[in-house]
Amino acid sequence: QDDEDGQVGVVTKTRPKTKKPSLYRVLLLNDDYTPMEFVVAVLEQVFNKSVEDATRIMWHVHNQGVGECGIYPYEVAETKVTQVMDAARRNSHPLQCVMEKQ
Ligand code: NFA
Repeated sequence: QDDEDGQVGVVTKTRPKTKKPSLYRVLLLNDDYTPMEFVVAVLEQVFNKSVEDATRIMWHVHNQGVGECGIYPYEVAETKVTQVMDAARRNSHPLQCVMEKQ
């Protein structure tokens, strides 16, 4: 605490490497029942996509089985997954949304 300037204070160390927050990829999964318009609406409202991007992602998920909606810090990703799952449940659609560490 008492260093060469004679001042007493708190010793702090700065680490050379700062930790960046881990990012998570939010994925939408295809199913046979959720209406395409509902998926597009969810992508617009939850993921702030344009109608064009939302439509492209919806078709990608429909054709490939899974698709990326975005990449976010943990808590943002978690909130978006919850928003999608809540909207799907409210509307009785089986739409599934998951997150995975990038
Ligand atoms: N496959 C669904 C349908 O044909 C549409 C869909 C797309 C569902 C993307 C889930 C995700 N109605």
